[in-house]
Amino acid sequence: MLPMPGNATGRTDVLTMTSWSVPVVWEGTFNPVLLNSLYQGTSLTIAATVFAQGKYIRFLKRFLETMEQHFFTGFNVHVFVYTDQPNEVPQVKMASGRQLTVKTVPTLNRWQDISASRLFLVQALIDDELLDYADFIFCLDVDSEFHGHWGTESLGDLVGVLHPGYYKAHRSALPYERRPISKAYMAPEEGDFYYCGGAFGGNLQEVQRLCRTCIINFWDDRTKGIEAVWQEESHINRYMWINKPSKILSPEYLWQDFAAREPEIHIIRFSGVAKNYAEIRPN
Ligand code: UD2
Repeated sequence: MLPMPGNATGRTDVLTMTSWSVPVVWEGTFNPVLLNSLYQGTSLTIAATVFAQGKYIRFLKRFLETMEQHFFTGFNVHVFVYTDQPNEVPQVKMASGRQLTVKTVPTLNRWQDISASRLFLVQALIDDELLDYADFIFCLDVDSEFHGHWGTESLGDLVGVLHPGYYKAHRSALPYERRPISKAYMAPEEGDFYYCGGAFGGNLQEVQRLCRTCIINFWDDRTKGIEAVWQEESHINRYMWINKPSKILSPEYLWQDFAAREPEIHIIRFSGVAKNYAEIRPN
C-alpha cells in the first residue's frame, strides 16, 4: 500500500483489501482531511434512513443527537425517520445543510416484519424522492449511537459493513441462511464476509437494485412459507455475495458493545446500544 499523505499510516494487523481489490476501511487507512477536501465545495448530499417503530422510538433522540455530531459533519445530510409515532419524534437542533423528514408508517406487530419492511420503504423512497436529489444513502439501525467520525471515507457504489460478531469467524460459522429452499441460501463454499443488516449503503442506483432484488427474494420465500433466518440481513448477505460491494467498512462502523472492544478496533464510530429484546420487541 502506498503511504498516505497526512497522518494516516496504513494498517498491517487487519485485512485492508478484499480478494476482489476493494478497500476495507479501518482507522489508519485513510486521511479524512484529504478526502473531505475532495468533496468540499460540492453539493454532496447524503440521505440516511432510520426506523423507530413501537418501543424503539426511545432510541431515536440519542441516535439523532450523536449523528449530528459525527455523521458527515459539514455536508448536506437528509435524515428520513420512519415511525408509527410521529408526535414522539424529538426535536434535535441540526446544522445548516442538514434536515430531517418524518415518514409515518403503520404499526406492525412482528419485529421481523418491521425489520424486513425497511427494504420496501427504502426502495420507495429512492424511487419517488431521491434519485435526482441525493448522491448516496445509508440505512441504519436506530438502536445505535455514533461516537466518532463517519464521513466521506465510507462512500462507495455499494457499501457493506462487516458484522462485529463475525468478522473473525470461519466461513462455516457465519449465520447465513442455510436452507436451500430460501432465496437467501448460501452453500457451505459460498460467502466472503458476513455483513450487517444494521448499516449498509451506497449510491442511489445500487441501493435501489439491492432493495429491489432482496424484496423479490423475500416475497418468493414468503410464498413458500419460509422466512430467512435473519430476515433482510440474510438476503442482503446473499446479494452481496453475488454483487460484491465496492467498499467495505470495518466493524468500527457498527460495533456491538461500546464497553468491550478488540485490539484491532482503534475507534468505535457507531455502535449498538444494549437492549432487552424480550421487553422491547412487539412479540
Ligand atoms: C440484526 C440487525 C438488524 C436486522 C436484524 C434482522 C445489526 C446490528 N442488526 O439486529 O439490522 O438485520 O438483525 O432482522 O446488524 N425496529 C423497530 N421496532 C421494532 C423492531 C425493529 O423500529 O419493534 C427497527 C429498528 O430500526 C431496529 C431495526 O428494526 O434498529 C432492527 O431490529 P433489531 O435491532 O431488533 O434487530 P437485531 O438486533 O436482531
